[in-house]
Amino acid sequence: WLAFDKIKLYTNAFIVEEGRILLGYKKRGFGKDLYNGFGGKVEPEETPLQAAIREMEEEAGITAPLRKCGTLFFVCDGLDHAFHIDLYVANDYTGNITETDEMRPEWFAISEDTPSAPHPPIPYKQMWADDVFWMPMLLANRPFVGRADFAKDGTMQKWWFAEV
Ligand code: 6OG
Repeated sequence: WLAFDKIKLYTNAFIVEEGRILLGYKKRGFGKDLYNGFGGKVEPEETPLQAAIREMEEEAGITAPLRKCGTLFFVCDGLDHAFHIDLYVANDYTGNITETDEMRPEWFAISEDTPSAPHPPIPYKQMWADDVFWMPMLLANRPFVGRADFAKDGTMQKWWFAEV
């Protein structure tokens, strides 16, 4: 396992409703050109839940009754900090989904056996390599934890994920 000096607290949040999930295509910064949930760093004066709600508003333009669904820990070779990420999910939202400078929100079909659905399947090949391991637990409403270590080129070297 990779060693690390500091840990930074992040959030990552998803809307799941009516057989579909909202992901954002990241247009800049860390994870550029990958689909992910909406989220970012927890600021000193806020709780992770407050940060998750704020980031969802900032990156997708919507307000959602988010609930915690998992915890992930990532270490990336060459970065000075590890990521502790609290994951959140909501089954509804208010407001109009809006593209921002950072994220382009898009719906994806949850079930793989409905290819004729109006939305494409979850684009795991354009997501972080860890997502395929825990996303099924998120979609099944099973709380989960996990850790993954990434090499400098972004490949996942070592990992474990488990239901709690
Ligand atoms: P900003 O740079 O946008 O926050 N994040 C990761 N998500 C996954 N699935 N895998 C990883 O493996 C990740 N590393 C970071 C946390 C970055 C956003 O990206 C998530 C935040 O939601 C390394 O402020």
